[in-house]
Amino acid sequence: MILRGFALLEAAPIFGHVNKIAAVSPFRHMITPGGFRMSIAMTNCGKVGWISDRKGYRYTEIDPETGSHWPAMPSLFSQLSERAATAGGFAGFASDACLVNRYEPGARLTLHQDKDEADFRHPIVSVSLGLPATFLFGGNTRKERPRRYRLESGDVVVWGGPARLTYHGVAPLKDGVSDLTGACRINLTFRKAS
Ligand code: MD6
Ligand code: FE
Repeated sequence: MILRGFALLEAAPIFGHVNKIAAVSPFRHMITPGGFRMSIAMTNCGKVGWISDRKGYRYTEIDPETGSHWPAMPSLFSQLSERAATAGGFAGFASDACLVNRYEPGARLTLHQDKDEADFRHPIVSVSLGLPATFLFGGNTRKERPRRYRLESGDVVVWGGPARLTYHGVAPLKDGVSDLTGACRINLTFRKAS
């Protein structure tokens, strides 16, 4: 479900928190298990954070770049993700991980499933900030041709139930400048990982 503008009122304070998180655990381009450098830059906040390296994809309590815990999840983040999940039909969502993605022009995310979490009964809540993007929403196999949805700053996607393992991705980001974020798009995905 796409909740248009659900985070618009809080967009500026959310972006402020993103900058504080990145000052502690910097954005970095992770390496896929196959050896490719991801075009999007990532960091995390919360009890656990999602990482990728030559050994695979997983959640860790420690940021491998800093050797310390990931920054705590701001209460604004947990409250917003809980409210959005409830609006999307998933009351009682308590996320313990927030993956923060930064897209610069040309950056993209190829079709994938989110399947590193322990229990797929929990939804994922996704918040878009800054430049608009085309979200690709496919099927249960990589072959299905994805539908395309434009996501704007402040839009929130709630994702769960029968859709939880749908293949999805983001088309290459177009050039532009956002009043909020400058020349990039920020995406936050909230998960209950452990
Ligand atoms: C993005 N989002 O929108 C990437 N995954 O930048 C995701 O990969 C995603 O938005 C699972 C659920 C919602 C998402
Ligand atoms: Fe995903």
